[in-house]
Amino acid sequence: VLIALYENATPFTFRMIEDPAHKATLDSLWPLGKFPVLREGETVMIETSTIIEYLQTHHPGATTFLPADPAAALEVRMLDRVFDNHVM
Ligand SMILES: N[C@@H](CCC(=O)N[C@@H](CS)C(=O)NCC(=O)O)C(=O)O
Repeated sequence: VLIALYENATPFTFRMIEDPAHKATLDSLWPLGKFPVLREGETVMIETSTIIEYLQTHHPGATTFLPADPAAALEVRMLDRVFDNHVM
């Protein structure tokens, strides 16, 4: 998510969970307590993949993260799942 934010110079506020108050906020937004979580207004997005798609949809920039072509996007999503589930 940080790479996607930096790539398009999307402004954001980074909150480290070392701060107990930020950890409490994280847990209130996503009870599994995993990060990253993106909050914008009333919107809360979890999971890196969906956060990146959210950024592309709501804060598009010079770099696109998923191809517009649905078939090509499917391949990107498949690779994303492979790396998240089996590599990382
Ligand atoms: N599939 C999730 C993985 C989230 C995840 O496991 N994040 C790690 C950090 S990279 C985490 O929250 N670790 C702390 C924990 O599991 O308590 C995603 O892509 O966002």
